Amino acid sequence: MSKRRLTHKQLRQTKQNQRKRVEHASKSSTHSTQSETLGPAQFGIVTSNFGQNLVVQDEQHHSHRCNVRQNLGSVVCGDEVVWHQLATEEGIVTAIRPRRSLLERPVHRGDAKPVAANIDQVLIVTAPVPSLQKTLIDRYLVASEIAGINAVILVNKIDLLSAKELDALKGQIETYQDLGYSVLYFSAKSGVGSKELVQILKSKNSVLAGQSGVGKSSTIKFLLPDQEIQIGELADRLNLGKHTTTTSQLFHLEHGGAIIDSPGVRDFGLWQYPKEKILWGFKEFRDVLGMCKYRNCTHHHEPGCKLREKAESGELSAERYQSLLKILTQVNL
Ligand SMILES: Nc1nc2c(ncn2[C@@H]2O[C@H](COP(=O)(O)OP(=O)(O)OP(=O)(O)O)[C@@H](O)[C@H]2O)c(=O)[nH]1
Ligand SMILES: [Mg+2]
Ligand SMILES: [Zn+2]
Repeated sequence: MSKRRLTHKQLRQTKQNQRKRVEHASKSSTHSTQSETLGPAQFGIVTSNFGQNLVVQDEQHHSHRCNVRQNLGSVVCGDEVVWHQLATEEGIVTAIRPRRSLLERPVHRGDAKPVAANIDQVLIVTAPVPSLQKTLIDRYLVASEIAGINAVILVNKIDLLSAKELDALKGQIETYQDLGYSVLYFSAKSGVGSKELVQILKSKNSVLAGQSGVGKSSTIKFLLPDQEIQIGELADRLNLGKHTTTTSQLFHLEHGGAIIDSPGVRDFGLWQYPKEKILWGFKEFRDVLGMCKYRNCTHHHEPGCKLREKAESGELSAERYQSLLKILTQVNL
C-alpha cells in the first residue's frame, strides 16, 4: 500500500482549513453553508470506522453514516468531528477537531494505524484463558506511556479460577501494582469486580485493548446488556485464528463517559518508536538510563550496565528487563 506524504506547506494548509471549518461550525450550527447540497455544520463523535466509511453520532446520540472529505487523513473512533448531512441519507465529515490523545497500533514495520482518539485511559484486558501474556501487557504499557494515556490492567475471567489459582495469578500481576498501575480483577460472566470497574470508567473515555478472546466485547456486553455486541466462541477463534471484533466501536456509558471496543491483537510490535522512547516507556527504568558505563549501552551484555545489574540483584523486575530486551531485539531487526 503506498503512503501519501504531505509537504510541510500542504500540512499547514490542511490544518488551517480544518481550523476554519471547526470555527465555522462553532459559530453557526444552524446556518447553511455556501453549498446547497450540504446541510448545516454539526458537531459529532465517530463511533465506528470502516476505512473511509464512518458512523457519526450527533449531539442527541443519533447515528449517521458518513464519508470523509479527502485530505483529512485517518479518522478514528472517538474523533470529534464537524459533519454535514447530504441530500442523500449519508453525511460527510469535513473536519477533525484537535485530538487530546491518540492511541496507535503498529500494522507493518514502521507503519502505525490510529486505533482511537481522545482517550483518557486504556484498559489492557488480559485473562488466564487463552493465556496471561505479560510481554503483551508490557508492550501496551509502553505504548500508553508514550501516548500519555493512563493505563489500567483488567484481569478478566477470574470465575475460572480457584482461590488458590487466583492467588497465584495475583502474585504474577503484583509487579504492575508495585509500579503504580491500577489492576482490577473481574469476571464478565459472574460480575465480580463490576463495582470497581464501573467506578473506574465513570465520566472517562476508555478503550479496551488486548489479545483476541480475553473478553473485551463480553465486558462491554456486561456493562451494556441491551447493545448488540458480537461475542465469539473461544474454540472457533483458536482453531481458525479468527478475531470476533473486526472494527473498533464506541459506546456511551450510562453514568457518563464512553467505552471503545477494539479488535484483538496477536502481537503488538513497537517498531515505529526509537529505542530511547521504548526504554522511557518502562517507567521504572527511566532513572537508571543515564547510569550505565557506556553511553551507547545496549543494556544487554556490556560491563557496567546498571539496568542489567539492578535486574540481576532484584532491585528491578527481571521479567520486565527481559521483556525490554525482547522488544529491543525486534525493533533492531
Ligand atoms: N468463563 C468466562 N468466560 C468469558 C468471560 N468473558 C468472556 N468469556 C468468554 O470468552 C470468549 C471470548 O469473548 P469475547 O468477548 O468475544 O473476546 P474479545 O476479547 O472481544 O475477542 P476479539 O473480539 O476476538 O478480540 C467467549 O466465549 C466468552 O463467552 C468471563 O468473565 N468468564
Ligand atoms: Mg471482541
Ligand atoms: Zn545499560
